[in-house]
Amino acid sequence: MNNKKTYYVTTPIYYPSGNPHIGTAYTTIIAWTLRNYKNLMGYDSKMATGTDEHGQKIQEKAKKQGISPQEYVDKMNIIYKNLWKDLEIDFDFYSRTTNKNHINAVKEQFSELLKNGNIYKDKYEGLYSISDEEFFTQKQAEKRENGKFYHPVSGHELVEVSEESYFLKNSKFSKWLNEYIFNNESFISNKKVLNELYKNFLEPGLKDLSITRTSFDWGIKTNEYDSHVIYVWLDALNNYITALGYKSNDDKNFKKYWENGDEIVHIVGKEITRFHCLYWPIILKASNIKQPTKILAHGWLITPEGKMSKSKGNVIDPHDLIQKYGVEETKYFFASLLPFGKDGIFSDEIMKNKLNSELSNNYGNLLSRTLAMVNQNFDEFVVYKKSNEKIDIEIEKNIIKYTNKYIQNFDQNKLDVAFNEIFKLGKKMNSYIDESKPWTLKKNKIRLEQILNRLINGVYAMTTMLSVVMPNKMKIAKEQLGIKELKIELINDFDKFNNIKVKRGEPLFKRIK
Ligand code: ME8
Repeated sequence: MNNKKTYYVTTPIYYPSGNPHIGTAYTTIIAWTLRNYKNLMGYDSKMATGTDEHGQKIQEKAKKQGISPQEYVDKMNIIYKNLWKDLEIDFDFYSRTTNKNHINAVKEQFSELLKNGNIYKDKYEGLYSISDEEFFTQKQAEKRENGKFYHPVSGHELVEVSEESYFLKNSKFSKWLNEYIFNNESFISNKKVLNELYKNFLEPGLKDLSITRTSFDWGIKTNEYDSHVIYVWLDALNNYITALGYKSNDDKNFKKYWENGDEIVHIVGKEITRFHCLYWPIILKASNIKQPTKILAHGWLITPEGKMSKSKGNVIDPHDLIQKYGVEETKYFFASLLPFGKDGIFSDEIMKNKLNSELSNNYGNLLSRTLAMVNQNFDEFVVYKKSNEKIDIEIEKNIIKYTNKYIQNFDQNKLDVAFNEIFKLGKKMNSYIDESKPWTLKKNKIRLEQILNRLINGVYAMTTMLSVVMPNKMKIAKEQLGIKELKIELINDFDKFNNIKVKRGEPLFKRIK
């Protein structure tokens, strides 16, 4: 079908300067879940992720290991891809900034910017964080008692840089950017992020951005000047379009999902909003390319020692969680854990309690209880009939109400609230069972049939809503329900189980001790 609306969602491309961890996994799981949700809602939805393989930090890492940067990134790339495989994240596009197509496109873009007078040569003198690959003025940096300067957020030490550099004329676009950001309220997901960017960068006046480096060479060389490699962020941001084939022989995906696409969403951690909300729109504008729809900034997973990060070494390997809790349970946990934009502490205790109360006690229990009652009392199927019983009307309304709330919240990227609506429905269904007491109705098959049919319909709604994050588990549930498809538009069609035999199976979610 060609007339579906499109949705293109991306993760940041990760620096392979260390192993991926649950922070990295968190972002990727969110992007993947959103991609799946949009597909459920009838969109043609695609997701991209990848690795950011150039820059001084990577070059230094490789040197420490005594291998070439290319060997280093090749080796690390396998580790990242394996994690996505183990997490069963089936992305649609994968960027490596060392890919030929990407390199050529970035070189060509640089040449065009140069030709159009958006780039000029000067000297960069200032502070630089190698870990964050980010420039600072002394005013923006944090000066400590030892007289040294530090990154105001990550705390990494900054080094003095003085080298010849090409600059992007941000000043030429800053008026446009200000207007763009403030006229498109939904562009930056979070008011707090917007205010901070305004206070720190826009209000004092956006400085031109140094976009080439000459003191190392692990990067994309410009066509024009061999000694200049393109700044790693200008290189990396372009992955979002080169992943789709921008400036390649095959750019049909770029045309479809970007140029003519409906929704384009970048998911990023809050520490890299400066690049995505200020520089990326300017690069696109200066290159005459359409803007993305939204920059969705999320918070951090933290440990008692602060933000979990590769450079701090306080990371948790997602493999440990997959092994302990199961792959889809791990994905569910992270997709539903945090209010978007807020930081959250990870702990085993929180994970165990959440999975037990929501997946095992609430959903899993309802599924197996409902199917068991049907199998015990009916050889064939249970048929839907309209009912005037107040509690029947109420539970039907609730199935629709909580589905709508799930949709409303997902559409606002409030994944934690959206998932919670599913379990609110589960609670309503448990009360429906308590009130209607099906176990007392063995002799009243007509009434029992009406109650059980409504329960199956409710379980179907929950299963469909959960399928965006646990597709394989929900496939098993779907088989137990005996139904062909999990579709959002079938939720309010209460007749759908009229000829369908359900079959109770093994419990889907065992209680974790
Ligand atoms: O910044 N909690 O790469 P990166 C939540 N290459 N999310 C976390 C996290 C945590 N503790 N730690 C990392 C880069 N992340 C650049 C991006 S894009 C054009 C270039 C996630 O390896 C979060 O999404 O440092 C964060 O923004 C991203 O990983 C940073 O990954």
